[in-house]
Amino acid sequence: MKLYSSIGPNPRLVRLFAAAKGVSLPLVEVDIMAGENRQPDFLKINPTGTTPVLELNDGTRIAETTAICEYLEEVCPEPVLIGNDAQSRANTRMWWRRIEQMIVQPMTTGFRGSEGLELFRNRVACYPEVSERYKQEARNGWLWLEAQLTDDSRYICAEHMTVTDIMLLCFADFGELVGQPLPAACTKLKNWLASMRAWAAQHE
Ligand SMILES: N[C@@H](CCC(=O)N[C@@H](CS)C(=O)NCC(=O)O)C(=O)O
Repeated sequence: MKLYSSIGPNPRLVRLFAAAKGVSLPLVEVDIMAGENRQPDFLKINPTGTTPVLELNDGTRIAETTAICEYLEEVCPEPVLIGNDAQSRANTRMWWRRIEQMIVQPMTTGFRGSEGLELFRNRVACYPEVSERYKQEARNGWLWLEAQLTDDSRYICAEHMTVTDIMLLCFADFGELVGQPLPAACTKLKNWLASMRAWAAQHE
């Protein structure tokens, strides 16, 4: 297997997910800043023009972080990062989706309409006129999530680390980098983030 990777939170999520499972993935670096991912050669690898892409030994290519993580979980079930039965998988997927919709999508849409506009304006639809509203929606998502946690919550949705923790770490770090840090009131999430950063530092 090999991973078409780049800077950015989505490839980082897959790299960390694989590292957590002890799966070593040779990387093919794609220069997304230079737009290599939007050129014909890469569009043959992934027609959406985005990273990451996992290439299997038989040449099969799997794109989309969700599909890649689900695949890795099936071929390498330990440690469990999604779930080991129908109920635990459903729980993780529910939180994964909530976080994607309530934090990740508004954060990235807000970014593409503002700080990321020059990079993205010729790649995807950008909405500069409402980018601040998207950023506010992402902040609301963080505040909502903060309210779901208890003082004892070590992880977002289970007693052990799941893909939602790794995804959220990647987007918390990305948000901080592009001027969308965790809202100050998210004290439980700040503690969670500190411990996730310590974990990631040992796996990158
Ligand atoms: N839905 C895709 C999103 C992938 C994505 O947006 N990747 C970013 C890197 S974090 C990318 O390729 N950006 C460059 C571009 O869109 O041109 C997934 O989950 O894998």
